[in-house]
Amino acid sequence: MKIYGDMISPFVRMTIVTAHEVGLGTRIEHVVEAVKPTEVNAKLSSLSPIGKIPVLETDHHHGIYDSRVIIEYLCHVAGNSTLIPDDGVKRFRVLTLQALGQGMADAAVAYRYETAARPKGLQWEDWISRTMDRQHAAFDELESSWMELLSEVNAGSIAVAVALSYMDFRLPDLHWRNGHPKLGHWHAAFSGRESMVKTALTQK
Ligand SMILES: N[C@@H](CCC(=O)N[C@@H](CS)C(=O)NCC(=O)O)C(=O)O
Repeated sequence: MKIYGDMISPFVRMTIVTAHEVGLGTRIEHVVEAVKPTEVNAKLSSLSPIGKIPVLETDHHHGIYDSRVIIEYLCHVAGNSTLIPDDGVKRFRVLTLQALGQGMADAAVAYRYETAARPKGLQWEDWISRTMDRQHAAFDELESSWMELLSEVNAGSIAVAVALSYMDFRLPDLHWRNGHPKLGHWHAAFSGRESMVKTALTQK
């Protein structure tokens, strides 16, 4: 199995952290593939018409995307039913927490494209401000309502941990720890997991 993508992408990192957590770290070949939102990447496009990272190529050369489906596929291959519980209330709590982490990552990546890639004169200030409000609402909600589920290792806690690490790397001025002490402590502890250490971001 191959996972294509650049580890700086929080979506790519979520899939590789998951691979380590379910014991598939050595079965996955990570193929570094960078993307630009305005350019076609021929290799990725042959596996996914959407052309975003990550894409997983199965041993039978099928493309699997996006990151949520890849994560579910990895759990399936590993026979793991703790990262995404099989059924019941817990399953939908975990999936909602995962959607929250993914939503934060989506907003952070879109913010990055808008502010770092788009020419200054074309940037949309109202959109930038709304995107930041979304992030702050998410930090508040995590601090007040999700600490119990975050204390477990599941698809939700992985998504949130990776999204916050991406913000540390790309958007340090957000200062998400301010006013969110429980979240800050939790993130520091989660970042010490082997899966997070092995995928840590080292380059700018
Ligand atoms: N919903 C997708 C989002 C993936 C995504 O946005 N990837 C970005 C990199 S972080 C990308 O490939 N951008 C290139 C583009 O937009 O063409 C997932 O979860 O995999």
